[in-house]
Amino acid sequence: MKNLRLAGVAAVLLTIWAFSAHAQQKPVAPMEKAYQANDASPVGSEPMVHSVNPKAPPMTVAEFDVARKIYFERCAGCHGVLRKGATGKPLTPDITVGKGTAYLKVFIAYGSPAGMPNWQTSGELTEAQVDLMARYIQHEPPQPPEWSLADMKSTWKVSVQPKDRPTRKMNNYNIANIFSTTLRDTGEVALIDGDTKQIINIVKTGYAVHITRTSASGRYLFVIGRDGRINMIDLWMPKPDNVAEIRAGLEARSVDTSKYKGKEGDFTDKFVIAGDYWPPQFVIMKGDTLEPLKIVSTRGMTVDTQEYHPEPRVASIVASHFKPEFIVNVKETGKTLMVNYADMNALKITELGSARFLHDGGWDSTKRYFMVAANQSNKIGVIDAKEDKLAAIVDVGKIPHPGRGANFVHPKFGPVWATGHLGDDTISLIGTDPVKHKDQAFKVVQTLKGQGGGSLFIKSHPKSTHLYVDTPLNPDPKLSRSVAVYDINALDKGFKVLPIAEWAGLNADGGAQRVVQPEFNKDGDEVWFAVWSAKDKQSALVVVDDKTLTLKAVIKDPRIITPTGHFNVNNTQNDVY
Ligand code: DHE
Repeated sequence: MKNLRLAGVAAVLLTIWAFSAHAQQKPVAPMEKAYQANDASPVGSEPMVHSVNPKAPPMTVAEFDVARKIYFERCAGCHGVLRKGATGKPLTPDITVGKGTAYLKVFIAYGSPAGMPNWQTSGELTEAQVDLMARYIQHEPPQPPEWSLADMKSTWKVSVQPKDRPTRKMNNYNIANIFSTTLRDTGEVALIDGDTKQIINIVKTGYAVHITRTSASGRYLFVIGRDGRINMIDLWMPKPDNVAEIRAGLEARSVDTSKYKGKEGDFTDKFVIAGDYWPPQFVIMKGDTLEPLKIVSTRGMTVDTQEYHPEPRVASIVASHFKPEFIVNVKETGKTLMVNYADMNALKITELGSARFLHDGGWDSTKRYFMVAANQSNKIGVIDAKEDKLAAIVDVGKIPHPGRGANFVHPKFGPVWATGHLGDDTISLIGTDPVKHKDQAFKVVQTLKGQGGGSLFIKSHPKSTHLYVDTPLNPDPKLSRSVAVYDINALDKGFKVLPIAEWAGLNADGGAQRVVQPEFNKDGDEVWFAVWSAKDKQSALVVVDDKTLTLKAVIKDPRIITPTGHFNVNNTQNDVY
């Protein structure tokens, strides 16, 4: 009997292997999986209607609720809220019912070579939970609610009205050198004085807070949490703090502010934009109060097969310096939307087809070309913000993840923009000067070998001769706890390793101590790193002297819990990287 059961499992595993091997979907690297499946989707706690599929195996309402919770905690990041597929395959009943519970159970329990994690054999789900999930995905996906202007307004608070705010800077901080550090698991940011390395304030923000952007004037910070909450912080206050907040979506990742000043008007600090994962839309708000003005849906057709996608998530957003435009990158459809905000009642949107699964990106040194990673396509799309066109699509390494990337002048090839990769150990350098270095423009001019895969962020500075590459998601702790540095003028010599976590001198308590995101100070002579451990373990920030590559300071404080991204006010305001 046992042998028969084993033979059955083996047969299903073989089918899965064959199915995966022939599937169009590219395998997901384990490091990418760890990254995607990091967070419970906040959408999971929203009320949803249960719709039962009569052809699917029965489930009680209680079972359905448990399965739904597991789905939003573990699966939605890859398979999508509506299970239409993203990094993972689609899991809609038209596909899953035909496969049957036994097949699906083996798939979930053992995983697949195409990248599905082995949830049961890894110990993350029990056999009973696997059975539950196999039945759940044969039912109709419950749809989370929409989020309208009225919903947004019901969460909108202006704690200090513009008329009651300071008319000049009321503190002695060098605000251009303040760092806003994400304290991911406490839902806060730490505002740190870059000159004295002292904490100025710990400000409450959204759930699993993600990124900070600076307003064009440098006065305001906008912080977004994964629950779509945006906090607006006024750096002119005696003690910088929140002045307004709103929930701009039910799940979100990106925020930016209007930066155009020119012939078509002065839009400095005029608008704020947030991009939602759910509902799939972006919203433009007033720059001084966060009052929501305009919501635009991103539902629509994919760039390649031109099929309807019901939940294309908004990934990176950046403000153009050439036109009154926001550049909005939509993940699942692979489209870049050039959103002209000059007339809020007649938004003009130019749609550029890039490549699917757009994620993060940054400007080239002239701020004309936005370099955006299509991470599952292993490509970088080059968006020309002056001509509003796709200038090129460049093949790079496996799963590019640049953050905002790094710009520097290559001794041989002139200006280049660099990205590291999650899925391999390379760093791709792309030429960005179509005038003086035409032959190299928008081509990979050199591929460097790095410490390893699992890289998230790369950074340089116009005043520095160094290029820093982190590897926080590499499974080898030696690599995830250190950073590689290249001498830009001697790239062929390879890299030097800085043992950042060791320099932090944290308690030897088993914390992950992942070294994440190099970020320069305003003057470009120091580089800051987060040493990121679990919520109950000690973390720190480490400051390195860029000239000597030696330790300059360690910032340790019981309030610095799970630091990840950190954003220097000046460099974020002026897109310096
Ligand atoms: Fe991020 C940028 C989405 C996980 C730290 N991250 C971005 C951007 C997107 C994104 C779309 C670009 C924003 C922009 O420029 O407008 N991030 C996602 C995810 O979907 C993902 C993979 C999984 C999730 O559930 O959220 C994810 N991100 C993480 C992390 O686990 C990181 C490492 C730690 C953390 O704090 O959450 C992380 N992401 C960051 C940082 C940036 C970022 C620090 C900004 C980089 C910059 O230099 O601007």
